[in-house]
Amino acid sequence: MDTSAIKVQENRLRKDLLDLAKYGETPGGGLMRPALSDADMEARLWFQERMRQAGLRVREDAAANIIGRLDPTDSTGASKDAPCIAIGSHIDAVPNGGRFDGALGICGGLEAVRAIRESGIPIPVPIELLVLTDEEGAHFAGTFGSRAMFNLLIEDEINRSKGPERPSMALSLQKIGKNPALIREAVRSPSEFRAFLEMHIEQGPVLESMGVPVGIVEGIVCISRYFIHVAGKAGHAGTTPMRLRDDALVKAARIITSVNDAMVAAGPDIVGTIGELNVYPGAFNIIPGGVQMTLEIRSMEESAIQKSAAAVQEIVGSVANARLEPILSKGGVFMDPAIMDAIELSCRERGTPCHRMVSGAGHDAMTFPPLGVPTGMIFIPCVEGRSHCPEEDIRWEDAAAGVQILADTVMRIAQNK
Ligand code: HGY
Ligand code: MN
Ligand code: MN
Repeated sequence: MDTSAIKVQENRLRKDLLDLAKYGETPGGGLMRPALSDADMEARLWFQERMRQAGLRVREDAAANIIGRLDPTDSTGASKDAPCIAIGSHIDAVPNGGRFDGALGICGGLEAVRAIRESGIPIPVPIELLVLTDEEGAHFAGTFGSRAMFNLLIEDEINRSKGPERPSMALSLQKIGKNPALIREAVRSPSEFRAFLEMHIEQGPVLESMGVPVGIVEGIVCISRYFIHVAGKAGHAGTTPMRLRDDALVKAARIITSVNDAMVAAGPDIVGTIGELNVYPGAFNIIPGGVQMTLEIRSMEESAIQKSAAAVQEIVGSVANARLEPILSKGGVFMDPAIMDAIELSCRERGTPCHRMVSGAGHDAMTFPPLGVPTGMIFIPCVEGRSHCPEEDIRWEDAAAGVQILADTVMRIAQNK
């Protein structure tokens, strides 16, 4: 199919990304925009207005996902209710994160839709742009919105949080005027989706090191998440002799180093990270009585994850009053071969070099393949491979090239060619 009339505008894309980056910006150039926080809510309002200006019909579902829909062009005779091609990603950010993780996917998706409309090429399927809630897991385990959309939340998930002072999703939904009891109203059938596409920064160094502007994702690693709970005995930090203490944080420290050693020993194709630590009650003068830590293990091989989880279980089990709680296991998933080919063909026709690769980062795109929705991901390089930090950066020309491939691919899938 001839997609040459689709012309992505780099300036427009850049302005949207820079405008979005103002919501939750920190003096150090990073972002504090956890899901459904004030900054996130302001960003979401701004983005919904941008979606309307681009001609999308916008609604929010019971899980706070933002759904913008473009009907097929009348002259194609296509039904407005036909399965859609969805483009999606997230607006929320990790604590002190960067400006492009998620943001590129939604601003890029918007620019792709605008460019497709402006091309005048008849659009033979509905197109949706999805802003999916809490991909980063500020409340619990991440990819909340896409899992809520397909009834894949785990038991009582919306009432759980990552610690006593952290909000549950139910609380945050209430705060923004939604009724958490109605969360199931967000559920849709996978048959409503002809395809799901997500564009993202690579979040690693591979594409930049190769000098290639577009990555075609072949698969996303399996991500298993756990809590490690360690109980000790809280007490006075001045009066309790060292030999009479049961310090939960000291025990947690032993677990952290042993888990790290075990993950290093597990080999190069698996990673494990204890990334969040809550110490209770948490004061200069109180011996820590409790610790809750997050652990995640990632690998393309689910069996390797199971093996490492067993090693972690042994470490945790050897520490008094410590417990490993499995939370959620996502993926690994493979992208759809026909969509990968469509992306590659789009690259070839634009003369854009591309490279097929696996994603070590998790994305909402993990939710769709097990449901039978053909899924694809387009990566662009990020500067020095940095991500989940304020230094996260991109080259604008790569972003525009990636969005161009996204727009072309959407139309290619729509035309089935
Ligand atoms: O956790 C991840 O890999 C993603 O960046 N949310
Ligand atoms: Mn992220
Ligand atoms: Mn992301």
